[in-house]
Amino acid sequence: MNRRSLIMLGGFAALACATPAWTRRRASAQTAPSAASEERSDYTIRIANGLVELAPDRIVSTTTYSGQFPGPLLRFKEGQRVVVDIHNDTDTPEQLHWHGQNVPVDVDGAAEEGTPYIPAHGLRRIAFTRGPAGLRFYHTHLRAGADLQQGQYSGQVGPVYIEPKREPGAYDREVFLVLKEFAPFFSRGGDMEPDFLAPATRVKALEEAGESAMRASLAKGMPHGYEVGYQLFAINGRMFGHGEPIRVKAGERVLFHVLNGSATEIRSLALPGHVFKVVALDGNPVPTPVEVPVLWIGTAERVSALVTMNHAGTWVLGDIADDDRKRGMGIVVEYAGRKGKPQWVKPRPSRWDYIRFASARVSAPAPDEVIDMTFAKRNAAAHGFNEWMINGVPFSMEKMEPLFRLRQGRRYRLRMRNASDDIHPLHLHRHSFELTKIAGKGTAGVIKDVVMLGGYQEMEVDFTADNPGRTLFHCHQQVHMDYGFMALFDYA
Ligand SMILES: [Cu+2]
Repeated sequence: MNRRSLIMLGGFAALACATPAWTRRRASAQTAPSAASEERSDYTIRIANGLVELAPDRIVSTTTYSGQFPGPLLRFKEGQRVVVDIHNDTDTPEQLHWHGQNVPVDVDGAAEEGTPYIPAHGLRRIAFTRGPAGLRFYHTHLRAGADLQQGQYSGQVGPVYIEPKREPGAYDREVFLVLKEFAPFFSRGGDMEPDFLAPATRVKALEEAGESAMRASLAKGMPHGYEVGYQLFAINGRMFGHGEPIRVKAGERVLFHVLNGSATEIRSLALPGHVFKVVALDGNPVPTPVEVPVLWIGTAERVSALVTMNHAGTWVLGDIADDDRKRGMGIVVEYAGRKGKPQWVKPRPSRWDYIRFASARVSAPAPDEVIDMTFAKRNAAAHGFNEWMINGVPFSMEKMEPLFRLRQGRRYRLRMRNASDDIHPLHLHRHSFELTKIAGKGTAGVIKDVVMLGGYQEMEVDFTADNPGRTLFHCHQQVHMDYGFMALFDYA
């Protein structure tokens, strides 16, 4: 598919390519829809190429929002209307996706659903009502394919906080953390996934199917499909030791809002001597806030967790993967009056179990309909990349055909089966879902918009079809979604 295709590009944008910069700016201003042109915009976001100084000797060139990484924190109020101007100063038509908000298709920011592009050197004005409350984010939604400058590999990530009418849990102050890697490269895969999900029950039939397909491919002499790795790691765009420390006082209750802005990676986070009380997942308050020693955050997931600062010192808040933390994935937490070298202590082994945050009620309401989905991998089948299928079909960017039909008002259950050994962070656009079964264990009350499905595992999530229009479902791993791991729902 041609990313630079002129779908929905306005005439002014085409003209802009051939005109000097000063006229270009005037021309692009005119591409704003005239209907809302008298209204003032509440926010302006500028997509442009720029530099991000991860450390004085590690400055990367990438695309960012409004010249900074992460993009500006947008604080919204639940249920209020907002007008946003999105300028695109790059040569590539862009999409800006409002991840986790129940917005209409023309705002959502996914070409697959029919959102118009923000033209290259152009402007798009959008207006929408903000919600639901909690930690959301905005990011690009372009296919990157083999281009490691595009899509989520770029610096186009920014947090959104929609203030709820009632905060989950008392706290003294908030700290936003955006976890993100830079300087990506391809490698021949075959990496083992970290083993941290609970319940760990695998489905024998899925394992046999996945393993035999892999064996057959390797027996034919195929190498492993490409995977993505990174040279540089950062929290809030600074490598460990190069940003401002998080300065705290003894006894303070800090509410951390953590966003995994990675294109492909699962992240972990620990703070020696402290525990995280998880109060919200993907911005939604959990029924049972529980203390955990380590946060595990899949690609595009968010965790809001309270930490009581009750262990004075200078500490490393960082990823438990030593290599990644040493290459930058950490930030200093410094108590008032304490100096010295930040200390890291490896946390005791623990597992990440979404069910611990669930409601005491074991079962969710029965769905009106069940939709079965099986995810499978064809090793290295697409120009050396793994090709991904949902129910035997890789998504076609040319056809963009809906695979599933929804009827408004019905409650659907997605019964998802993973016939691969990879963990997939699965995302549904414009709707939130309730976790109802994980690896055979029933649950209720945890509301999310991304969930990690373990290798050869099963999971069920329910959602209500309450936001008409095309709705994209996909794995949030860029190298998976780009090679087939997407499906469209449409309302009948
Ligand atoms: Cu995936």
